[in-house]
Amino acid sequence: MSKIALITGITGQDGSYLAELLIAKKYKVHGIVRRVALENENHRLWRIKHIINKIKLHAATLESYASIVKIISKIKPDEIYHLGAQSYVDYSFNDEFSTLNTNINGTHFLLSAIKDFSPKSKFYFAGSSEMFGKVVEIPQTERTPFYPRSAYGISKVTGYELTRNYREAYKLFCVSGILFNHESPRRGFEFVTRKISYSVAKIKMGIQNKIFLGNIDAKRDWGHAKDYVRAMWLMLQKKKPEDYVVCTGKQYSVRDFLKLAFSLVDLDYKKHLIIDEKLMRPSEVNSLIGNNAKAKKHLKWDMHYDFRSLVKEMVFSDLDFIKNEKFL
Ligand code: NDP
Ligand code: GDR
Repeated sequence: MSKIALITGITGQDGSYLAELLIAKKYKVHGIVRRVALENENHRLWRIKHIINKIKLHAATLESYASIVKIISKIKPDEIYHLGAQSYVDYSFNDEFSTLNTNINGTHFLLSAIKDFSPKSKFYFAGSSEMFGKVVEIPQTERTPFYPRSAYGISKVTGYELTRNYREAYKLFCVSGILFNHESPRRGFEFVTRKISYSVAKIKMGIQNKIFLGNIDAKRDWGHAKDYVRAMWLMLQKKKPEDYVVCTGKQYSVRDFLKLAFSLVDLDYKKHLIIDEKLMRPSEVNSLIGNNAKAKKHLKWDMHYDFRSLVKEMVFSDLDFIKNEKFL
């Protein structure tokens, strides 16, 4: 019989790739979406439009326990992937309250609903390398202490601790993936990689001339979202619930990304870059790099993309996107 999966955040980057993966594995895929998304299909459902007939969407919000209980008690999923969140770190400085509300309560509501109405459901929580923040160890592993630097990071540490405690206190199958930055052509336009790939395409097509960025010396461990959603699934197939770091183990700066992205279309980033102080964060996470040894050994996980193939896919996909937009 087909397994049943429920994905929160199915309209996001990871949710869309994960839904594709689970459909290919013959799961019945359900997703939670905000009512506004259902009302504005073209805008908010763009990442899942091509699979919309193969999934079942339910209107709910992470802010409402009642709406979550209704869905979980009705469909009793075998696996729940909790990806829904206010995921933009920079925005969390402007609105700490809604970030903490959505991210902490959303996770708590789901765990509590599972405990009371579907205790056999396996639960995946989308933890983040932002939990390491001002790092106390290099590279970061599953045992590295946390030092978050934003309301977003704090919300993810709380979600991680809630997940751990439900596992220990109520013996539920709950795990956190501590995922480092992962990107793709489906990345939101507010994140730095997509901002760069989209700007490169526009500059190449003569639509734009400058790109405004903040701290280009920040360093990240960047992977591809398609590779990372596979790790989420693998975590829920294990006999024992455990947390895993998922990363490439390689580090590049925003400047490296910028340089490569521009050079792929024969442009020099220095001619187009403007550093904008307003884009600097009040407390920055300067450098992240993970150790993926546990995921490789215990999940037999590995990646198909390296840094160059990731940047290339994003830039050329945005060039196609702009060309189609321009000549429509
Ligand atoms: P996105 O920002 O692309 O997607 C976030 C999703 O959450 C969207 O589907 C959004 O729905 C949904 N959402 C936001 N608020 C609510 C709410 N109140 N109720 C219901 N749904 C809501 O994120 P990603 O796909 O990149 O990331 C997935 C998860 O992984 C997030 O939790 C993120 O914090 C975490 N993460 C991401 C990493 C990355 O590099 N991408 C790294 C580590 C962790 P809508 O379309 O309606 O806005
Ligand atoms: P991050 O991703 O905060 O790591 O969170 P983001 O792409 O927003 O920033 C990465 C780094 O780039 C610097 N930067 C800029 N960032 C943005 N967005 N816009 C700019 O103009 C800009 N200029 C420089 C930032 O200061 C930062 O150092 C992502 C999200 O997906 C989280 O949800 C996830 O948990 C973490 O990755 C792991």
